[in-house]
Amino acid sequence: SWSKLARKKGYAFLLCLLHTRGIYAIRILKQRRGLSDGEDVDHPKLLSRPVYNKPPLELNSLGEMGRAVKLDLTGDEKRKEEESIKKHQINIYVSDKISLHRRLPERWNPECKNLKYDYQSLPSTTVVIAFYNEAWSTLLRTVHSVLETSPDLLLNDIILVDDYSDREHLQEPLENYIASLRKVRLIRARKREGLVRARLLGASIATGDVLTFLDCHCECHEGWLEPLLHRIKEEPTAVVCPVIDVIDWNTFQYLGNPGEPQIGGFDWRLVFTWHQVPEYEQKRRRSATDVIRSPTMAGGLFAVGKKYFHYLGTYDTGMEVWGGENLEFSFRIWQCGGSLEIHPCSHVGHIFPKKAPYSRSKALANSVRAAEVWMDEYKELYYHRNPHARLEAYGDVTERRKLRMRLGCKNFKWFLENIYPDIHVPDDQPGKFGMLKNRGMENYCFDYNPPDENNIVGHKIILYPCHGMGQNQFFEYSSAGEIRYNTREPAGCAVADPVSTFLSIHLCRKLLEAVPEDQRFEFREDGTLYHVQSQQCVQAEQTLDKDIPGPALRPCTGSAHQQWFFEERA
Ligand code: UD2
Ligand code: MN
Repeated sequence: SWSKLARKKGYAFLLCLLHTRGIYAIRILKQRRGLSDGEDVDHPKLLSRPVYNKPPLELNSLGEMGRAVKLDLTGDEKRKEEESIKKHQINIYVSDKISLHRRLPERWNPECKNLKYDYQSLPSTTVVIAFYNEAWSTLLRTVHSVLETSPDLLLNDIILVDDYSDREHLQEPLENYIASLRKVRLIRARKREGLVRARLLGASIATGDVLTFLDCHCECHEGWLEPLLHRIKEEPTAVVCPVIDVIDWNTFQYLGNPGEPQIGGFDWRLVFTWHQVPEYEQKRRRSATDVIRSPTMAGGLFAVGKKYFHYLGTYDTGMEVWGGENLEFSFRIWQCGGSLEIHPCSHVGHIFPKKAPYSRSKALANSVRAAEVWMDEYKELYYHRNPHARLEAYGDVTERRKLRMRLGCKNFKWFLENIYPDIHVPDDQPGKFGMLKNRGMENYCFDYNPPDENNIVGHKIILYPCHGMGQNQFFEYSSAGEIRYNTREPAGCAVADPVSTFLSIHLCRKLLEAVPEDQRFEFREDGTLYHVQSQQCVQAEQTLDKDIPGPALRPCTGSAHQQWFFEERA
């Protein structure tokens, strides 16, 4: 009939219209992305197209492909290089000679290449980069690197937050430079805010669904962003970190490695530490490209859903300058129901400077805030190892405690038992920790100063004038009979060598293992430290090594030099 035909024709017309419209829309999209007509709009290559393409590769230029730069400098040039290192604690002389657009070598697990993403359904992100007095080339290499590795479709914008820098190049010259860049915005703090409030300033104007924080001296590896956004889409309560690859501060070599990354922990000084992925976590994961749960994060690089970040109470705005916020946030994520993860397919390089380029004296107060809000009775373990932290004015934390109540967060014991079961929780029995002092050699304490923070074992314990600051003079006699030097993680244990008679530090046994015979001491009523294996006593000796006094094994006599006691504070 007529009406049927008309309806059919109408549909056909409509379909036709939609079709041409669609083709038109696709053509515009393609034009915008610089694709020719033959290419498919849904093709992942198009969808993953970065905001900017890298300029053509010049393989011979310095530092290209993440290669180390080694210059043979003399005279004036050498002097300039040294000055740049002194000023930035990074070899900016070298950095200035490397392209802001350099490519990096492929350093991810090859299996990551097989992951496919449904680009249109991934959340968008804003990258927030706070900076304080950063050098020109390291800052701008970060910016270009983000623009050249992030899909245009997913990156809403980059927000640079100037935390009240006073260097000239970060004023007008920076504004002029970024004016020509798409998607890059700059805001400035009106006073020095510190990285916590600076990042929050940036977050407050972010338009993306996800906030991605980076330090201002990073370089992103190909494909770094997608895994982070994909994971957050899949699990909105996940906070996801990339693998942090090292960029050498001197040669700018990119030292990434496609193997199993390390996860974050902490020691009882509340210092962040790196660890191997534990076996139970290996078992939990379904594949090499699965996320890795981590008790803590390093702090600088992570992605978090914007809504979830606000739900969790963003950051503790009472924290100044640098330090502590990473552990505070880590504890909070886990205790309040989220998860903290590292995605093995997301790699970002970071320059760890030679040493801190600016004062970080606020770190102590920040750590105390974290301990006071999240650690319950376990904060005592921290205070024992940092007696001066107890005296630190850390401000008011009532709001943060209220937040913890409001969110119904779990306690620290739960966190330790469930998220960080491999950390050793010291006994710290009354009278069995602190400075280990001798009765015969007044005011000398057990002291251990490992030359390498990352590898504490193998050196002699000495006796040194007591300073009451905890740290290197903090020892603990455990209920298992060890003399533990456990401010660090993994902890060290005193071991007596019956032949040399010296006391040195070895790694303590792993959790649940038995105490090795050479590490077992009896701390007796009369104050003697009896080494069971050799049947000798620890004695304070005037010269153990080159005029340095130290503890040594000697036949037991009960003399004052063989009597020891713990004192918590000087
Ligand atoms: C690590 C983290 C860092 C932060 C810190 C603990 C990584 C790679 N880095 O130290 O992000 O969590 O531990 O607090 O995980 N900044 C400001 N204002 C300041 C101080 C710093 O904006 O007052 C900026 C700074 O320019 C940089 C970022 O904050 O972009 C982090 O500072 P950093 O690079 O000195 O910290 P880092 O990497 O030693
Ligand atoms: Mn940094």
